[in-house]
Amino acid sequence: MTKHSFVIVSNRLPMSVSKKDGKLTYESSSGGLATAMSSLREDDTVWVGWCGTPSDDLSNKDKQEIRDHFAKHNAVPVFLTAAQIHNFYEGYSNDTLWPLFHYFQSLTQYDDAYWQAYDEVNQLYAAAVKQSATSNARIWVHDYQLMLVPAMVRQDVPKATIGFFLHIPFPSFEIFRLLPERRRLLEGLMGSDVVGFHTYDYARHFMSSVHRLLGVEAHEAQVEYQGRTVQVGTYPIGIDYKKYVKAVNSAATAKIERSIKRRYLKQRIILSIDRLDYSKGIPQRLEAYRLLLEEYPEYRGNVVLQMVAVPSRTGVEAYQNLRDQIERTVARINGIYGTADWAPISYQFQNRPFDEIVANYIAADIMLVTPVRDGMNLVAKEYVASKQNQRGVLVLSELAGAADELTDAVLVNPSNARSIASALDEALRMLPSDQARRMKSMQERIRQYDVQTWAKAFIDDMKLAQSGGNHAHDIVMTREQRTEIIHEFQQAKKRLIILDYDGTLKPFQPTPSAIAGAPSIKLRLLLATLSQKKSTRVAIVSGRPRKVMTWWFKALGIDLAAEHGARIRINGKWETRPNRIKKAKPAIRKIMETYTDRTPGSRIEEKEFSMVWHFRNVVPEVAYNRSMKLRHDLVKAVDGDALAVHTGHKIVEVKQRDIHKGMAVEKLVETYQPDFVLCAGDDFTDEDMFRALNSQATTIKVGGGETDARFRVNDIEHLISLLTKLSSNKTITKLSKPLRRVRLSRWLKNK
Ligand code: GDG
Repeated sequence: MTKHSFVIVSNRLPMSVSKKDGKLTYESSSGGLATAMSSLREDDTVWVGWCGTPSDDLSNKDKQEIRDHFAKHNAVPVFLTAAQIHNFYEGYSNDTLWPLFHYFQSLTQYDDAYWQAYDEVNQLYAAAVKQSATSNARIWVHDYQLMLVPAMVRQDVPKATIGFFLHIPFPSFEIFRLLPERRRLLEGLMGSDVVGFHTYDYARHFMSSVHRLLGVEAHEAQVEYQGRTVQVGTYPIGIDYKKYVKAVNSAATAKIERSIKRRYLKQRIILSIDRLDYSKGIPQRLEAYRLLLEEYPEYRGNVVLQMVAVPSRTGVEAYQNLRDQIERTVARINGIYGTADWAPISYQFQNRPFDEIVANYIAADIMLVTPVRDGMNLVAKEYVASKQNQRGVLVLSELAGAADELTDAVLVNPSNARSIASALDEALRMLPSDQARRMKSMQERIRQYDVQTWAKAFIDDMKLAQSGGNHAHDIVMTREQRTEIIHEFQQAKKRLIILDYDGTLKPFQPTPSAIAGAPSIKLRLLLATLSQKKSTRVAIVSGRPRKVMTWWFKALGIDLAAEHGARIRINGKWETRPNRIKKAKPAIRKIMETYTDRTPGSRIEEKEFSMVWHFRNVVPEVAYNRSMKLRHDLVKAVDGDALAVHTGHKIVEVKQRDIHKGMAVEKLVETYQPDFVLCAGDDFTDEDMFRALNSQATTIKVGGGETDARFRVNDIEHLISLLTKLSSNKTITKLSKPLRRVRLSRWLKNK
């Protein structure tokens, strides 16, 4: 199969096939996304998605024909059986994720068969991507149906740059946590390099769930995960603005518009268009309109609500019930308020042609958009674009993503029918000059930030990740580099191994207590074996107190640096730096205590040379705010020449400026004069060690995040496995040819 350098993955393709009377018929639909993609001018693009018809009816010959036909249009079909469509699409996507992500908890169905199918179908998409993508392709995955795909593709195509965009809201953690499969979904998304949302709030909710469920740190718009950086951004989708302007000026549209105007003559038109979906707030809209007629009787006979409800997901029960409810309400309102020559509501449950939709936008005096939740809502933007004469008013729910941008709309709370009725009254009375002012400013925004700009902004961020903005995977230790390190170690005459402890040799525990953090027998054995090797010194350099370290590592005969090097034991003899923090401690303690009192889960640790405020058990959002404020208060209170305030891995720490791990490393190197140094650490205090060593040292960062180390390993297990290899007696005698060349060239460069 031909490989492509840019792959778009979405549930549906911009083309589809159906089989009638044994014959395959193809149809293409160019939605906003397809237009945006074609405008990008990425030369080598392919689109992966469902072919549009159940595969049960397709023979192998049909499938091959479909593949060939789609290939001519740069598309790769995914084939799904009717059962898969039922469980994956109607089931998990539209009966579980869609309602929950739109805050409809009561409509959310949990079913194991749905989840199984979702997982299985996501694998089918990922397999199709694998077959179609070059090894370093850019792959852009779309929407809630495919949340597992990024991680699946990452496994198969590790060097790809993967982007994911969610078109619907990402709910708050309190809602998202209800999903049984919440972790798997997040892990799926974290396979991406860039994850995008329509609004800042959705991105914030996502970050908070990542924080709470995966336990990883999230800073601003970045999450460090398994040695990679995941960028989280907001990219509010736009519309194809030019297409609407063109349609407004077309004769075909003008003709339909005239016929609409003739039909309603003197009536003012209130328009609503959406898929018939419970998230769109259609019952709320009808109730508001009923109230308008009831409480503002002057509008009876003078307005009409023209409501287009497009059939959607008709196989899902909740949608069938909603349709019944809406149609009963429409009939009731028409029955109560209608007259022989006036129907208050004109209702269509149909898909209408594009020209007619635009003509409706032009003809409407008011566009009423009242979703109770909506990722963005393009209808609102399309109405604004179609009002080139700048007459008309948009009444828009503040719970649509579009409300963030269209601030000149009349914004309403969709649950407050009375306020919508009064907003309609305001809109019907609005002066033309006011209408024009609002329209102009909204048009300016959506003209500039159209769908092409949106797609470009997202792709540019993917390119940035690809070209090195995302350094994380650049330095992950390769198998060859690992072999070379082992070889160098074995060849060396004097070796020094310097290791941080927490987060480097031992995973973080919920409490920093000495008992919970103690090394296992296996780890102690490993350190002992390593240090007993000929001409090999092992040193643990940690922020832990001397007492704890002496207890943990007694009888191992290794060197220790406690409290970031304030106390160093080399060859069994302890040395201590002068204490310059002692006098300041009561003041520091007092400040920290005020924070501990009102921050459940936090605690103070007092060490001889530093004071630490731990917040690893504090709710993350609270922790972040409090730690920032505490840091600020401490910086103001302490003598900045002698003491420094740091925020580290879930801690805020005050310590002496002249004590850091780099100093301990210098001392160790000075004492032993080694010709091989391996130094590993995981957090910012370890960066001082990496910087203190020269570029020939084997410095290793454990986990993600910015670093000055030469190599990165993804987790503690990788480091332990390397150390275990070093401790063994099996010698690597021969290096492969390419490695020999690397070593030789390095040696020559140094000369
Ligand atoms: C999802 C998110 C987000 C409607 N009726 C007809 C018709 N339409 C077109 C509209 C518009 C589109 O369908 C609907 O887009 P929305 O954005 O309003 O809503 P969703 O379908 O729910 O879309 C949403 C969007 O993804 C993009 O990210 O904005 O929040 O839920 O373009 O014009 N088009 C035609 N006939 C109709 O009868 N031709």
